[in-house]
Amino acid sequence: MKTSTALTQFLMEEQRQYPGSSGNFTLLFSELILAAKVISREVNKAGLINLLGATGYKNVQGEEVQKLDEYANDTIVKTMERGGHLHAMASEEIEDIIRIPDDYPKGKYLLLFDPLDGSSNIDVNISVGTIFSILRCEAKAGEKITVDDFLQPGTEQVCSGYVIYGSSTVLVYTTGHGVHGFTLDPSVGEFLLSHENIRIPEKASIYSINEANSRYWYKGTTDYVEKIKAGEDRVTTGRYVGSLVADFHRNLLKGGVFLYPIDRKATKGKLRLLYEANPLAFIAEQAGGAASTGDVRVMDIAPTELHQRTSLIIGSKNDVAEAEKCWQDAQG
Ligand code: P6P
Repeated sequence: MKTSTALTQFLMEEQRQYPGSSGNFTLLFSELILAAKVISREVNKAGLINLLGATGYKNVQGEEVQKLDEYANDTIVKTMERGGHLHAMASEEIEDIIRIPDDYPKGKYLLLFDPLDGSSNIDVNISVGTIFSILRCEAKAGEKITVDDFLQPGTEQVCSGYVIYGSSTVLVYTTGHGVHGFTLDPSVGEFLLSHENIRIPEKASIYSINEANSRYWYKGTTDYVEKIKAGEDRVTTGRYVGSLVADFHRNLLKGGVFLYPIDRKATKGKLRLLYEANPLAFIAEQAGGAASTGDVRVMDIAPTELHQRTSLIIGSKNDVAEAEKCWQDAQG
């Protein structure tokens, strides 16, 4: 009988390939899995326990904080701060870095996360997600950590991933050795291997962009969207959920390209580099895809601010390349 592989078992098997490893990363990831299970439980019953709706507060982005946003943020912070594997954290919901309380040991990793991306869709029951990125911490024991320790290019990521809370809860991650997906089986309370070694089709059959912004687009974006819509060489479908994790996950599995480029309204882009674009870019590249600003590879960007935004074109390799060509030709 073929038994299912639980995520924790998969991590242990992956760890055994590195005899010198301390196991700290595996323990850190196990704590993240717990946080994901707790958030999944609340997302799936939010309507019943009055977690829907806004808190009346605004987050560092000036966006209305949904109750579940706050819950997800607090769940991750409280679950992750005690384990002794992190030196500090950073969240989309919080302006400054999140220091580990002095009564807890500090570790050698940094965790950056968007606790509940797409939260404006919560009340209408559209999939939302948690996005996370793990970096090494260069600060030495006893050294005061600063935001500068977080400002590392995406190429420095040790691990990245996301959890999509949809018709089922799926956790997808990479440590640089392929991309693997695990589906939560609520009856046993485990994430079970469901998508081993995900590869994104090289040519997109789906394009995702908010066409309501077309009046603000620069020429390069307009040229690419018109090119893909004219798609002589393939069937192209437009799909745009407005929830990054949902749009990205569908494109990853079926082949697609997602674009949120800079335009005359979002002059620096909308999506965040460190805890949205970089983690998904790592996954996209590990699955055989690509992630670009149109000018440069997303993971090569040298960050200057914790919450900085970026232009993002991500998904099937050939389509990202085509969009880059349209973008660069239009600059010429
Ligand atoms: P727009 C959700 O608010 C989010 O941050 C991402 O999840 C999503 O991809 C994007 O914004 C949608 O933005 O401007 O199209 O509504």
